[in-house]
Amino acid sequence: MNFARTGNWLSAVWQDRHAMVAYDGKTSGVLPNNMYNARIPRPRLPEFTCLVIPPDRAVPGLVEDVREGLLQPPRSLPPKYFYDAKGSWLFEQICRTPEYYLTRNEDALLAEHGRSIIAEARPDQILEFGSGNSHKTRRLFDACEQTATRCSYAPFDVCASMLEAASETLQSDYRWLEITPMQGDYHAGLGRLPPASGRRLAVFLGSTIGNFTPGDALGFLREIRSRLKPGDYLLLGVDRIKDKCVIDAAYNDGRGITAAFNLNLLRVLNRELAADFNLDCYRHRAEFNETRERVEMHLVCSRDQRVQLRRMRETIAFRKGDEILTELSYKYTWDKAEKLLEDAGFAVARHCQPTNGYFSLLLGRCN
Ligand code: AVJ
Repeated sequence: MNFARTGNWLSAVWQDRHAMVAYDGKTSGVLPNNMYNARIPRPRLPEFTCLVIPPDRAVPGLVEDVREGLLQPPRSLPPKYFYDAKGSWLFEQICRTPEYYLTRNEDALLAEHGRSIIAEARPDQILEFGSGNSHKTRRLFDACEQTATRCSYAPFDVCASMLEAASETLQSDYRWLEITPMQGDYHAGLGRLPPASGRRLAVFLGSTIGNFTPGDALGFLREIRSRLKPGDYLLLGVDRIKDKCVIDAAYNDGRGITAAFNLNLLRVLNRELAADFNLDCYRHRAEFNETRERVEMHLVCSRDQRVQLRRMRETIAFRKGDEILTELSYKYTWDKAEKLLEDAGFAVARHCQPTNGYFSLLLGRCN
């Protein structure tokens, strides 16, 4: 059942128009097409403007992060700078590569267990951290439809234009859904969220938690817990430790999309800092470190290069073989994933995995 197409007058009209499209081709001559168009107004979708959530602490910007991480070895940058328009697009392409098992496995788990998750959590609001294009979350809205659960949706992410576009697309598919996009740093904005009126289901999917060190992950989940009330839930997607070859392949796809994604970071620096990184001088390197239980992704300088960061009036001298650490992606065992959730103050209500054990979807309950 889809509320959107049965619930109210606008939806009914909308459904008619869609039925009509299918109808027209077969039955020309009942009524001219333009007559329908004249009589039935096209229902308008609301336009979305993000609610801006200000940070409750100082959030370093690119210049500070570069000063802190890039000017002297060991060089590193936080992974959040990957996601400009091109980087976000490349990430979506990564999710579609045959090697990147994460998205597909999580999606299958959400499709299979979404209904029982929604039936247990019975959310009035789904609050999503790092919602991106909200694609993953659709399974939950489908599950809401199947269980006749009406809830609102508050996607929280850094990019306003992405949030607004995602909200519009979602709204046209889930007419009943009340969407409030929230723009800001979802970590620093946690304390500034508008108060919830009912039960909340917080969701943090895609193994984004893997970008945090285990200590920071615990800190972040504890903060989420402190904003939730007894009876609220957290749905968490966590990537699992598995055969190194499988993980390495996921971060070194055959078409080089992950490499392009990694290198795009230099393009971001060139644009934002008026820098002159020569992308031909760097190559992508990503490998699962079994001891540290994380993928380490680098850009490796393949010949000596001096780089100007004109906006910062800085120069970096790279030697052949120098590396920039661009991302850490932690993987968990079944037990460590549960322990993380429990240590953060949640009781494990569900823990789902595919038969190959490649991914974990955990539902934590606030007691
Ligand atoms: C978005 C952080 C979950 O670590 O797998 C994909 C990002 N980097 N390929 C991940 C990513 C390289 C992704 N996360």
